[in-house]
Amino acid sequence: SLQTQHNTTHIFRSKLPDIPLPSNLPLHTYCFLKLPEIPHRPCLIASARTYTYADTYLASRKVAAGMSRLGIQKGDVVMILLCNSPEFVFTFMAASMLGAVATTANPSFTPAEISKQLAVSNAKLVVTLSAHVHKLNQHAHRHFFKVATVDYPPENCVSFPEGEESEVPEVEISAEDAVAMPFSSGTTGLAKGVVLTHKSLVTGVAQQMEGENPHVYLKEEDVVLCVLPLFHIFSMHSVMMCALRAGSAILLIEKFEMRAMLEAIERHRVTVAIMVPPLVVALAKNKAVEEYDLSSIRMVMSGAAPLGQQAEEALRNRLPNAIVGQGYGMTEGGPVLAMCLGFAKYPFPTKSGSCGTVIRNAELKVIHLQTSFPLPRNHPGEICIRGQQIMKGYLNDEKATAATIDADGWLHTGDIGYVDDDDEIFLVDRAKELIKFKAFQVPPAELEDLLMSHPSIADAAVVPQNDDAAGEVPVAFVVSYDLTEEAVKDFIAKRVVFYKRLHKVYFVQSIPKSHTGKILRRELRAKLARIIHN
Ligand code: 4UW
Repeated sequence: SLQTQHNTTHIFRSKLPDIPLPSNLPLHTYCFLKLPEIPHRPCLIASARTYTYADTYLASRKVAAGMSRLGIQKGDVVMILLCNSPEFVFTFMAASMLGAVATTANPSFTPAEISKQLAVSNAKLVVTLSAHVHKLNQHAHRHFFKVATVDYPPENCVSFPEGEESEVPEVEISAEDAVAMPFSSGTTGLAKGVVLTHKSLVTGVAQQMEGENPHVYLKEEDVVLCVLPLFHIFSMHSVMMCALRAGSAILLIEKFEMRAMLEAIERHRVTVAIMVPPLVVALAKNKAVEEYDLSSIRMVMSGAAPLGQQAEEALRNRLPNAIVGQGYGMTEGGPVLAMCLGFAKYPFPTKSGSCGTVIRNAELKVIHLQTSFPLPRNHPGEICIRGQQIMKGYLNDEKATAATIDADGWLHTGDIGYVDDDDEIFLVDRAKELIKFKAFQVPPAELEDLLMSHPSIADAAVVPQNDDAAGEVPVAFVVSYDLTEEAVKDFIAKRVVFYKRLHKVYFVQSIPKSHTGKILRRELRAKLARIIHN
């Protein structure tokens, strides 16, 4: 019984043996380890041109020199506000070369959303397109940061940084230095800066790419589809960093459009498709797919949100030559926790619906939601992970860090899942607040703060509602006596990026709270289920 098993530990490890980790290398050095062998192989395939590995490395060095001229030094934060483009990669790698930290944001964010990230991250420089500059000019402390644009710079902006390679300063980088700082709301509250060090990210890539039997086997001949936005950790890690390390080519798609993507896959003979569930569904079901030759695809990796088994099976039927599987990541996890072992060089059989097996050089446990005792196989509980890939912590937020990484170094994910008899991990629910629209993060606390800022709203709570197309959508329970649903929706829509918009507003007398004042989200989710079924 469970009682007697409390004494044993129930820690799950990879089927693949641990390997020595190259964790003292700076991230850019590690990502470009293959450069001397493959300088002339394609690295970044963009619509305008293709950059070889030598081109990409040189361009990154020049951007580092240019950013140094602009005054960027070790420890400074650079915001990258770009869609998928070669300049995204150059700026990211250049920041690493200077010992600086790249914080990435969605160019579709509203001025207010960008402002918040700028203020919290204290960025000294923003690299973006001229089209987005108006969003930055509204910031109260605009004079605190410089803005560089990839295209012709408007007033008060500078051109995309570029200097002489010889000007790149010698910087001493320690493995514990921060290099990337994507934002995530984690298990609770507002979006926070997730401090990822050179050590965490080098480890994270090595756990996938190294060893006699790499967990994810990418080859120099591979062409990896980069349609997911590089500002999100999934693409940043699994496409940019992993493909660079492997010496594969990265096909940059700036903006998702179904036919354009299919055509690019066919033309460039994409072999590895990194996707999120809505894309898998589109690839499995969209009629247009039949008009293109996608036979080059040998691997489809889905992640960042739950993938329905039907869609997974349907895609297998459509792409019989491809291995279709899932990975499980979390920004704070550095980012991968588990990955399909069908992607390994010497693959293992895997089951549909599983989100993979724990990565090597790491420990995973499943704990009871109330008692925190580690649970045995096949018992769902909160998934926790430990290893040197996880984040260092949240920027300037010791309380949130301590609530996420415990004293023994375990990162608590807020995800509910179990490990089966074959070490495969199945996610069944989320205990945390986070809502995922497609694979985008929607932090309820952010929408609740906005709602509460409205003079006619007395109280509010935001919870996920299941949705066929998006997986989940945010809906609100609101206490207000003079507002219409449309008025509340508009109020939010004006202030947030499209995927955080409210899909429904329910007016209620009060919001259920615990005696400590916490919103009882389970109760609201149950109430929502009742409303929908009636
Ligand atoms: N099934 C169900 C999944 C799954 C999932 C994640 O936005 P974040 O913080 O981060 C991500 C990162 C995903 C990722 C990174 C690198 C990688 O190689 C990979 O492989 C496929 C995936 O999504 O959101 C984290 C939360 O998203 C949910 C889960 O709740 C997690 O805590 N999630 N993957 N396969 N849900």
